[in-house]
Amino acid sequence: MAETLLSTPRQDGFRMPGEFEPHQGTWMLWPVRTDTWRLGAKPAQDAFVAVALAISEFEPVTIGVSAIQYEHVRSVFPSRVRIVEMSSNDAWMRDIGPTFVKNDEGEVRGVDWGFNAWGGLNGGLYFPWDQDLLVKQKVLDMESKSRYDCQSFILEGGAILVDGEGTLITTEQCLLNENRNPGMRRAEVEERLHEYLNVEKIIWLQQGLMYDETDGHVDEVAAFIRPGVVAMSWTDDPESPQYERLNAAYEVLSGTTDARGRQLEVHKIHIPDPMKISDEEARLIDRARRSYNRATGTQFAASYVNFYICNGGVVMPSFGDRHDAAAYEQLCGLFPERKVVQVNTREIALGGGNIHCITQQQPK
Ligand code: KQY
Repeated sequence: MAETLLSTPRQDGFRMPGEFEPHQGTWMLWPVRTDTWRLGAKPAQDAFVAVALAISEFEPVTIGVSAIQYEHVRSVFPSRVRIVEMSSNDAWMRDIGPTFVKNDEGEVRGVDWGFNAWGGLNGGLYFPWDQDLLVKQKVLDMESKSRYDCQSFILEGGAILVDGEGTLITTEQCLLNENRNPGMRRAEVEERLHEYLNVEKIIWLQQGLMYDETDGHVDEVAAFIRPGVVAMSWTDDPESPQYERLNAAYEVLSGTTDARGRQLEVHKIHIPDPMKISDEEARLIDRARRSYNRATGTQFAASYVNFYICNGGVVMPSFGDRHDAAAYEQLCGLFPERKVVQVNTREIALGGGNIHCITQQQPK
């Protein structure tokens, strides 16, 4: 069993590496929930397969799957993709997987945060989340990595971005939300982030994207390309409900220095046109009283910065939107040393997230 540590990564000289640093591999989960995913989750499963196969061209991929789907999923993937039996309530490995930290000697450990399905009984997305809560420990056990217990603090991986050099970006809308760590003040939240991720400077954006069901995860708004360089969601349309909040985020990011004192270089990537759940899509989603309402016409967040950086590659969303090609060209320019692969992820966006949200990197 992975050892549980009562110290903190900062005390032990561990830090969360940037996503662009070398990976041991990528963790994902298999989607099956019929109140998140339409048509028995089959179209979403196809999209998850496309994402996993794209990543597996660059680095090892492990997919956690329920016992009942194990045989099927094993048959879907080539042997280079590892399939392990692992229960979960849904398939958002970014948010329910461990946050890996690393020291200068190359030892890797994991942080086990608390999780309440994006808000618990106060606006959370489903109930229960008991199996999600065990995923971090299971992954760390499987990998024989020591575990920092920080379950007293609710944090989703999609709510933070780090540059691996002491800088973290997050949103007030999510991290200071009463439905995450009620009663905890900004200074206390910052203290946890300092201790468990070993960061020096926290950059607070006010809000995430409108229609993001997670209460404003920062991974729909921005992404570190490398230390000192950030890509962010953008719209030129003053009528867009995203316009003001993205302008405000731009002001903060472009006017801020990072932990090393660098002025951030910020690249704007235009978001797709507004997206809504169609009547046909909504009719094929099961209803559940405690779950997020995915009715006809519900708008959902979509952005190109919810991409995933892997060894030598970047896997990014497309939506069949007029902005797909420009976003691809921009990312190719921002990552000249990596191959950029685009996967149509509308089916994943319908469930409330995208490629970054369904993946979790384990550093080398
Ligand atoms: O990391 C993310 N932004 C996660 C999205 C979770 C959506 C749950 N339906």
